[in-house]
Amino acid sequence: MIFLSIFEIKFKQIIMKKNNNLKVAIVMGSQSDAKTMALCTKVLKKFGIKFETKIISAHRTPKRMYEFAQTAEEEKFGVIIAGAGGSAHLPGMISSLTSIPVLGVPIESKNLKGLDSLLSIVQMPKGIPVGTLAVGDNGAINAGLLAVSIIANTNNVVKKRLKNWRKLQTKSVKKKPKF
Ligand code: AIR
Repeated sequence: MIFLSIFEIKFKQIIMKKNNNLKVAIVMGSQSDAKTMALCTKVLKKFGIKFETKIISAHRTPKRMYEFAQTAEEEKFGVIIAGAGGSAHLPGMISSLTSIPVLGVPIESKNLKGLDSLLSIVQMPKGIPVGTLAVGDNGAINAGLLAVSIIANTNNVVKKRLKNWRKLQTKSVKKKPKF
């Protein structure tokens, strides 16, 4: 029994160590999405998580998308954040090619203010999920934070940083409004 629990602890430690270096991929459909997606990079930098950024368009560069998704696991990505606007099929297409969790950020489009992006990312038919965040800047920041939470599951240092950051956020909310 004792042997088993020591064995279990060791096994958990090995898994944790193996996953300690998981990176986040931040991909976007166009250079024009970079201003929004930069907010994800800011969050990940704050928590000391490694990331890579790439422009990948599902219909303009389909081969690039396919190659990226097929090799994402070997490349040690633990989360993929995909931002796209308009007919935003990038997050769903990537999710169809890998079992790594995909977080979708609907980019605010000019014509429909991102409603097109939101609906095309959030309305995935069952079977291939995309964790969809809010439209625009809030979505990009929360995608970063959600990626931090996922990485924190297998990285205690990141978990501590996240808990601490949340405490500080709570502390920063004043009890009384100023008029
Ligand atoms: N897009 C690019 N390839 C597929 C999609 N959905 C999106 C980009 C960007 C929008 O089209 O994510 O938000 C407009 O791109 P561009 O390059 O015309 O500025």
